[in-house]
Amino acid sequence: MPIPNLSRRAFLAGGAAAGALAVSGGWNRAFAAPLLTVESLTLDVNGKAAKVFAVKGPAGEGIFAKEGDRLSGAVLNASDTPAVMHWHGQIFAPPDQDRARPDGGELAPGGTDQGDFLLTPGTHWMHSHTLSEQQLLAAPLVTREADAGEVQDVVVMLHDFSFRSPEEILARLGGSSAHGGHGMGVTMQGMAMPGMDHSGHGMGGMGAMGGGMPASPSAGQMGHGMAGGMMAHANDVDYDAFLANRRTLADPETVQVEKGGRVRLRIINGGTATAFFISVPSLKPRCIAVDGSPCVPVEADAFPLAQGQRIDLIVDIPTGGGAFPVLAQVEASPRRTGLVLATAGASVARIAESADRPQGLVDLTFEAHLAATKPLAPRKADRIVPIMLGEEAGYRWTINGRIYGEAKPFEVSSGERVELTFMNPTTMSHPMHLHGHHFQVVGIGGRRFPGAVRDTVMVPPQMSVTIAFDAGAKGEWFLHCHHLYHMATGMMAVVKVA
Ligand SMILES: [Cu+2]
Repeated sequence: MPIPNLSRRAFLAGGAAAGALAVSGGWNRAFAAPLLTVESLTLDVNGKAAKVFAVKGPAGEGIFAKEGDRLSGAVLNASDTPAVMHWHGQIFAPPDQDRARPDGGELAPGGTDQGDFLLTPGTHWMHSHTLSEQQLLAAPLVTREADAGEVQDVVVMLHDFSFRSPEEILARLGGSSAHGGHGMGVTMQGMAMPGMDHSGHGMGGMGAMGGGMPASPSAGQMGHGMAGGMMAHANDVDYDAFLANRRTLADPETVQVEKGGRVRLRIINGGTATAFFISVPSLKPRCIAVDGSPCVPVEADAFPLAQGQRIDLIVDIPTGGGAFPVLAQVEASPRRTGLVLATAGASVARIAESADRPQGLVDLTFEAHLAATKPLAPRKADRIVPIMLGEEAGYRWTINGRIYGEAKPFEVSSGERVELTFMNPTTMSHPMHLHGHHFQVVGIGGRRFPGAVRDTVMVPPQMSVTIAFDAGAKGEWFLHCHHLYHMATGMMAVVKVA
């Protein structure tokens, strides 16, 4: 079930369809087709059948709308499994329209929700907030910017895929709580924290920081010259395949592009436990937006993309045409997925599913070079909240020493400028996501800078990252790690906007 190739023409048709489905006047909800339908289906992966989910919209998977459109209509769960849909990146969806909230509950099989909210422009997505996210219960939620211009939009949804059930994956992870001895381990040199105990793994979250949370973010500066020896690792799930628009590189989607044309790749990392590096060899891609928010254009050979994040890349197709792979390589691994942009008649060579050499772990080098084109207004923080990420024995991941359900919400007032400083003394990276808001990255390792506006930021081991946001709509918003199995085992909290 590949996402349809979103040529400009297709986009125009899709946009029109979405517009037609918007509720207005005497439109009768009772007899109308649902806007979005969650379905169970069988997907062929490497010649073997897998039961997965898909979210069908007016013109293919998910929604492709245009700035000013509303998401308005019914969401039907036509699958046999309860679903919890999260509108990832949407800042105008009222708290009670997002089931991914503390009192949200599940949408039962056969049940419908009514959605009605102004879509947030940019490359966003919708996904399950339970383990079924692993079974591809996710789809693009793209709202084309009014100033997007004459470009061909190509949406690329990445997934990590396993034939095992997510429950089995989680059980296996719980059975191996010692993270230090993994084959994927990379020794972190020159990274350490004051007061950290290096004598072994099983780091006790807050305790690992020397017995207390810093009184202010500046006291918690990390990533500066520490003795090495810590083992940082990624990829604690052994996946069977990595998918781009639900296909592997053995049988990739080929998107037709025009000679001399300009393409905007809208890449979504729907992987539950996998960060990727994105590359478009030979086309000099430049990043113009992250998590749907525009940034000062940046060129790079490979762009890191953590779980939950999106990146928009502009590439110019040569006037001579050809075939151009868009590749997503797993961090700390040679494995990769992708698709191919090809002009008419171009021959498409087979692309190996394994790269010549592995990538490293995602770090913050790229993040430190990003700058939002629409930053937050400079303002002193009204509230500063230190967030200590923790790891405990038995695959238990914590926020300020507590798993979800044990802790009281972080309380903020609507309109307040809030700064959160994430500190990560654990052995794994944590892509931290806040619901219902966009935030700006304003500090890395204690260095202040006006960085990207995003909704999900990677916090690698032994690093600290500070984000700022203006507290938005009143309600309870999740703050969590976008590694599905970290979230499921506790790394989630609530920001209560009063
Ligand atoms: Cu995590």
